[in-house]
Amino acid sequence: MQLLSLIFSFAVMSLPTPQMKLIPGGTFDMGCHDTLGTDDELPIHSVTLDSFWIGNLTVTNEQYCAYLNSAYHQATIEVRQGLVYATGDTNVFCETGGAADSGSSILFSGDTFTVSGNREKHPMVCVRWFGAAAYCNWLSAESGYSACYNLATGDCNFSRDGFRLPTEAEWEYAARGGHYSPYYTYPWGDNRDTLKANWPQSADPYEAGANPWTTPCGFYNGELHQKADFQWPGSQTSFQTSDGANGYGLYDMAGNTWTWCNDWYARRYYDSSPSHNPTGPDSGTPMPDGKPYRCLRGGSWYNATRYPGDHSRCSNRDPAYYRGPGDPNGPWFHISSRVVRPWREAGVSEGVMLNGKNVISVTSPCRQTATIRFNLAGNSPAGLTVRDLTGRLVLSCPIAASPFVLPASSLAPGVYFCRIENDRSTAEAKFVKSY
Ligand SMILES: [Ca+2]
Ligand SMILES: [Ca+2]
Repeated sequence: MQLLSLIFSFAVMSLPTPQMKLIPGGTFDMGCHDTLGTDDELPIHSVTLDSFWIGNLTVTNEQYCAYLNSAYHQATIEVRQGLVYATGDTNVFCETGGAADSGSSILFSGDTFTVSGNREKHPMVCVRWFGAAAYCNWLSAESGYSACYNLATGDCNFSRDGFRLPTEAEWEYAARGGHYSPYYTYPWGDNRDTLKANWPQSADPYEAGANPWTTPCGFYNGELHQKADFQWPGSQTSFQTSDGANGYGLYDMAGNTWTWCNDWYARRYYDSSPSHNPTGPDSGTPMPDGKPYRCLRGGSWYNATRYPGDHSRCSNRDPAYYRGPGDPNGPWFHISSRVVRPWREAGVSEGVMLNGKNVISVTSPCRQTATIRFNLAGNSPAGLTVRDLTGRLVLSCPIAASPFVLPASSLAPGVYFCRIENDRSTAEAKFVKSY
């Protein structure tokens, strides 16, 4: 990536750009590989997943607010006592803040939703499972994909091409970042590095002022951040982060906020989980209040840590019931979501990013050359990188205009991922080099 860094050295990026990362399908041993887990993380079992896209960041307040305003003016949602519902329905989508002091940074004026407290780039918290699913459906419609969720029942149609919440297996596979030898406890390794994630008492400059003590999405990117740029509530004038991105370039897979999975939580699901693309049980294990709950993953600023064992280990599973000490009436100020989309094998590969549709296509399979066509937002110079299935960089070069003819004769036969990015956009596609 050195060449890309050089190309983009003129652009000072203080936070990562929201984008979808292509996670190559494969097989892994799902479950707890250390001694910190509980029996719901066992037995370790082999799971094979198809390729999928996943957001490199959790959904931000700004992104969710755009959905709320769009949905409100289409009259598909309504606000009652500070809570957002589907019009005429009883499933809560999310809380709003202000008078309710819920920890939500979303304000509702009676007509318009806005983000308060300089938290536009922070994760959208106080979102319920149905609200996270509704956002997926909206994003699908906005991007020209078919919606996955029936919002009356919560059923997910996995054959659709739209956005949805990750299955538990997808989440854990993505969180591990492609590292299997050995299996790590956290997305970056085995060390509890508090400069790589927003954990309780991690001494970050957001551990002051009003809840929630979230950090902006992707804040832990290795940069020295300045209070002048972020206007954080703490008194520090600067804060040096470590790069918490994992092997797939995903941020905040540990800490900051718990994120919703598609699956119901069943304590002994791993005893009978299918080995190929498991989508969770048909219903959840009843919690002490008698109700089933959906799964949360990743730990949060509020309770990433717990001894023995950590909530933000890659293998940790918890139902939404156990989100805080006031179960089941604890606050939702540390719950957010992250979206996925299925990867579809096709003769022509295509990629799309979150904020706008940016298409990339590659002739596949290719032999001597691969023709890459792309349409990126923004006019700044673009860089091309090609990686093999293991993530090894095999080619990196600047790329000016579409189409670009990639010399492929020196590539070993196999599957490759090509990625084009500039300061505003990223698009990724998979292609096959044949014999
Ligand atoms: Ca913290
Ligand atoms: Ca657990």
